[in-house]
Amino acid sequence: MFELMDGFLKNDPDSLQKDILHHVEYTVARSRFSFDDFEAYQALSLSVRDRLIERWHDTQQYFKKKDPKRLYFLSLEFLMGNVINLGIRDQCAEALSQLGFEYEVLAEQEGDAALGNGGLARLSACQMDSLATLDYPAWGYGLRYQYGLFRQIILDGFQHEQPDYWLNFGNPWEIERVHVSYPVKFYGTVKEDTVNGKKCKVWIPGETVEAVAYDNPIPGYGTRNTINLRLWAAKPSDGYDIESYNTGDYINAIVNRQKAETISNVLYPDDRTYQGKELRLKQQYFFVSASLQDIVRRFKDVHGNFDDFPDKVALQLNDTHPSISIAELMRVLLDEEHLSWKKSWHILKQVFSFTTHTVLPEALEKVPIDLFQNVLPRHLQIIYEINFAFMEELKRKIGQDYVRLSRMSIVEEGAVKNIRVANLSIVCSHTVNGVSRAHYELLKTRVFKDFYELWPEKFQYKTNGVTQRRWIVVSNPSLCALISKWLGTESWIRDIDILTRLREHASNSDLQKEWMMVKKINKQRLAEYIETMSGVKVSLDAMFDVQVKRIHEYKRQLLNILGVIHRYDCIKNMEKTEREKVVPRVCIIGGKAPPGYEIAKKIIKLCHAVAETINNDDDVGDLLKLVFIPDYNVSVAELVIPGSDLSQHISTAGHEASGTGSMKFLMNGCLLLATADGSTNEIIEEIGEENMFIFGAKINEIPALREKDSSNNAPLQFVRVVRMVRDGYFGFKDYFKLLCDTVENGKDFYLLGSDFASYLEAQFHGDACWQNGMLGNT
Ligand code: 26Y
Repeated sequence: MFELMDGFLKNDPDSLQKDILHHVEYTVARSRFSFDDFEAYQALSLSVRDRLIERWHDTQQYFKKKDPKRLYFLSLEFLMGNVINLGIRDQCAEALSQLGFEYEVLAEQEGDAALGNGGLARLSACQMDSLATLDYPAWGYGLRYQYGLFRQIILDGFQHEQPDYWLNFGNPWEIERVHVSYPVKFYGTVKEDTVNGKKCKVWIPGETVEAVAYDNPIPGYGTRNTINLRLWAAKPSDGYDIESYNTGDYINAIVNRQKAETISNVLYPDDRTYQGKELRLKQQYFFVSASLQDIVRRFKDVHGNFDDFPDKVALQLNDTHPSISIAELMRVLLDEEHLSWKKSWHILKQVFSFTTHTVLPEALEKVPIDLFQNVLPRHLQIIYEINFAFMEELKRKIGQDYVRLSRMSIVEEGAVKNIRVANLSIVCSHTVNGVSRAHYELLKTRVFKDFYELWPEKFQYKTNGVTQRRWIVVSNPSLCALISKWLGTESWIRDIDILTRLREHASNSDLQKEWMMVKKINKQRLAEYIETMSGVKVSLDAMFDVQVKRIHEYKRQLLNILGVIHRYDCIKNMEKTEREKVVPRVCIIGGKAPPGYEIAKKIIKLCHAVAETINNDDDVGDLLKLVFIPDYNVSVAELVIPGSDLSQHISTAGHEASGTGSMKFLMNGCLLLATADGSTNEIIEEIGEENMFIFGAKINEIPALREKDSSNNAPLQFVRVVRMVRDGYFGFKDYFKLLCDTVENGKDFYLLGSDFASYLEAQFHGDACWQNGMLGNT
């Protein structure tokens, strides 16, 4: 759609250099004859941002004229990482080198924008990149948290959390829009009123907070399309608490005003179970209300009534976190636009689609009714009304099956009444999608079985993907150059399918040598990082075996560590001649544990305790090392993934909705050791099981295994390694007791014991392939 015409600002090194110096002098306010790396980084970012703004304006103007259907992606989390990337890296590097600066060094000045937890949040970022590249008229909406995901500090092997006050040094990429701001209301009461002779409801709020927009332009690759990620920050509203002023309580009135800002202060760092917290509900409504006001305003700029709304607006719900937007849109249509219930509902049904990222029913959001009633009284009325209509419709279809009716109701009855947010999302969306085929099957047969039986046509799946622009082009420049050289084109950077043409060259020994050279460079980079972070020196001749992701019991980092202990135990018990055959390994684990997740924190400590023993055992030396990489985030991933030989995706089958890390590793020429879970099933079909190390129970075998006494399924090796931990071989005997309890005494819910033998076998297979030079170590 967009041809790559030049903007007003040029991209050649001379023009860039002039702009950088201009920003040094007039924006950063330093002398252009003396500025440091950080100031140079600021000026560089601002110069690139200027170019983004130009493209952004062109994009907005183009779409304003065309008035296409716009895609609005609503998400409470985005993990953008650092953003210093616009396809003009080389020109920037040259401009900087003439000024005596190194591009890579400046890029390191930038911290990550860590406004999310894990997979869901990084997927949002990858999707924004793809939407821009594929010329979609898309907008992302979210929250501009002042504190992003906590920084993980390791002290004596224990995780500690530190605040990530990422805005301390400013964020040169964003554009503050003080004029784009909307009031967001909370609390209060609902009254009946009459407008134009018709009865309607009026919500009289108890608190109003202002949402101010911060725009983050996102450039597409090979196009001028530059879309917007609009993040809202809370500011005190002008008309707030007049009464306190009148009664003379000036100081308190100001203090209360300031409290408004807390709404967008901090990201919730737990992605396991939803707890009905007032602040979280306020965050959700705050960002959704501001976004909808913005979207409706944009629509009304061009359209006189709401008939065309579903043809012009698509609202994508990234999990249930933004689902309160359903009740909010209904409220806007009913109470503010004064449309009838029938008409509002007709519009509403056509605009929402809902992506779920969850496998476990217990991870689904529920909001206590009392909380809802207090914070959003009008929305609760609307949800009740939607539910009433839904229940009536359902009764007509299935009759008086009250058990099923109560399962499907949006309102959960019981000691504590709750709103089931997923049920609301399904009832009101035209499409519900899972994030892999396996996930879709689970949705149909377990998680949303009742709903699937009612509306099979609503359900579908879109298997997750990741963008090669970040996970090869930015993170692995040497591999990027190699691929372009062998394909004779850079078109794969836009169209990933073109990568399959590399197959034609796969057996070419020159390509293989170059590939291994690239891997070596990346391993070297990773080894240096490991030494700086943990003081452990690792051998480049060893297999780098990596598991990096959030720490969860279902992801089974514990299985990995127990496997390492087994390997260590075997080496210790070997004769000298046998040891010569051992494939040297560097086992790398990284990831953050949710701050309140005790078992996950114990897993981190165990990793450190085992590492301490192994890494200091001269008898084992380079044959085995174990390292924990602290504070895993997008930037660390960019360094770790290209330097890996083997990566582990070993969740208990049926627990990982999709998984996206595996795709990033694959792109970087790293083999997978994995269970047949989530998207791995589709990867198996794509690349063949013979090119992977697949192990463990399959999804459909899990229920029966759980029925059996799982301690009976555990092999002797498993019992032995758990006993080593229990008996204090690695110290901290008391501390690890609870952790050992999770996998023993018939409790092993995630089935580490029953998968252990096949896990070891897959690992053994990995060693054999390495020895034969099939794993890229020739
Ligand atoms: C409600 C709150 C507690 C909550 C916050 C964050 C609940 C869930 C989440 C995040 C979930 C998440 O990251 N899910 C992951 O989404 C990825 C992208 O679809 C999947 O690849 C991955 O399997 C899934 O665990």
